[in-house]
Amino acid sequence: MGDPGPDTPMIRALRRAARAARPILARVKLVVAVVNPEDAGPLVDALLEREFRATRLHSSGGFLKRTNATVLLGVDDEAVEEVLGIIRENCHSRTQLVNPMPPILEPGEFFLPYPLEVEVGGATVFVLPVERFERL
Ligand code: 2BA
Repeated sequence: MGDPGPDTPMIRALRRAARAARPILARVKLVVAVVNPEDAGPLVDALLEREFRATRLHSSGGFLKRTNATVLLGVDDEAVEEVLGIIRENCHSRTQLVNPMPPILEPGEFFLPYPLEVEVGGATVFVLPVERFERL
């Protein structure tokens, strides 16, 4: 068999097989952080400064129904604590006022609406195992 050259169908098939068999980046976690939209910009900048890739999604909370931001990061296992530290440094808890829904009133009853204070955390963070991670 002669030299197959760099671009024959066989070489392409071998390259595809090698790619499929290649061990995927081992021990990667997906960090999902729900944060205040005001903190999301500085957080993503701080992550990028330390060379962590991140995706920012617009989201909203189920309870307050207000806009928040969800930041997704694929991170090597050993970098998770560093990422959590960056999230801690950049995300701050806040109190928000919520107007409670008025109850259904019987005749003669009355309801005095007063706003409730809700503390919204600096960040709600999930760390998930990743079965497979590839940049194709
Ligand atoms: P929200 O669902 O709009 O919740 C905002 C804040 O309201 C919460 O802050 C919490 O202080 C309060 N809260 C939420 N559900 C409540 C309930 N059933 N009763 C009383 N108070 C309640 P955080 O816990 O810091 O959550 C901030 C945001 O993070 C949430 O916005 C939501 O978007 C997300 N989140 C929190 N926990 C989550 C979870 N287990 N799964 C998915 N997303 C979550």
